[in-house]
Amino acid sequence: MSTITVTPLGFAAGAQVTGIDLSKPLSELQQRQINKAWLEHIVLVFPGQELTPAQQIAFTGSFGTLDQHGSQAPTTLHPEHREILVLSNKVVNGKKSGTYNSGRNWHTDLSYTTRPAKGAVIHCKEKPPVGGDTMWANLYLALETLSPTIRKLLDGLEAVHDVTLVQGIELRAPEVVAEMKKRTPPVVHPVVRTHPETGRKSLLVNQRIRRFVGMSDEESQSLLAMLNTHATSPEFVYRHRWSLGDVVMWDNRCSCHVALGDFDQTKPRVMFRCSLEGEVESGRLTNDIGGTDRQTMLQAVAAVS
Ligand SMILES: O=C(O)CCC(=O)C(=O)O
Ligand SMILES: [Fe+2]
Repeated sequence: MSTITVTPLGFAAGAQVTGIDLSKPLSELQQRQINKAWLEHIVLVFPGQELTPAQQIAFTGSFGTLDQHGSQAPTTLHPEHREILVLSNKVVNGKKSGTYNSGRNWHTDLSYTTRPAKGAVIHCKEKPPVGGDTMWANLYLALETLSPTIRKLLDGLEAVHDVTLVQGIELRAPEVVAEMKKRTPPVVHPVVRTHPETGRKSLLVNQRIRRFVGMSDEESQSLLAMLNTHATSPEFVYRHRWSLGDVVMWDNRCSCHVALGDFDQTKPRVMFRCSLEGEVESGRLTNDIGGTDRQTMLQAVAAVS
C-alpha cells in the first residue's frame, strides 16, 4: 500500500501531505500516518482535493468527534449538514453571512467555551485572486521560549476568555451576535495547558482574553500584550496562501490562528469547515469578568491608611 508523503512548509508549523485522495475512506495506516504528521507539524495541507460535504465529514470524523456547532448561530451552518460551518463573505438575499469576517484576531477555536476544539478541517471552495491568507502560531514554541521567571508566573495562572472579544463581532447581524452571547458566557482556562496526546505544554493566550484572574486590569493588559506579541512572533508562525481545493487540518490544542482580511471584499471567499470537539472540559464558567482597576485599588489603600 502506498504511503503518504509529508513535506514541511515552515519551521514552526505546516507540512504538505501528498499521495492521498481524501474522498476515499482512510486505511488504518493512513489514519495513523496523518495523525503522527499532525502532532508533529500542527497544520497539514492536502492540496488539490475535491470533497463533497459527506466526504469532508467522514475524513474529519477519522480524528475525533465531530462538533455539531451548538455554539454557532444556525444560519451559519450548511443547510443539510450541521457539521459544516460555512465561512463565506457572500451577500445572500441582501444579507451578509454571519461568518463574513470570522477569525480576524488571533484565537484558538472555542477557547471562549469550556471545551475548546480539538482541531478543524477547512476545505477551500472559492477564493479571491490574491490574499485571504490564514496564519497559525505554534504555542508550544511560544511557551518554551519564555524565560524561567515568566514561566513561573504563568504556572497556575488562569485567564478569562470572552466571546465578545471576537474581532468585529459588533459588525455582524445583531441576532447572530445575541445568539453567540447567550450561548457562551465568559469562561476561565489555565494559561499553560498540556496536550492530551503529545504530553507537551503550550501557552493558551490569544486576543480573546479579557483578563487574568487575580490581576488588576492594567496588569492583565500589559502581561497579555507581551504574551500575545511573543506568541505570534514570525518565528512561530506558518502563513498559508490558499489554493482552490486545499484541505487544511490544524491541531487547535497547541496553536492559535488568524484569518487575514487582506483581500478585495467584493470577491468571494468560501470555506467549508468541520470541527472536532475537544476531548476534555478544561474551562469553567465565570460570572466575574470585571477586574479591579488601579483607581479602585488606590482608593482601597487610601481607605485603610
Ligand atoms: O477563514 C479562515 O481562514 C479561518 C477562519 C477561522 O478562524 C476558523 O474557521 O476557525
Ligand atoms: Fe478559528
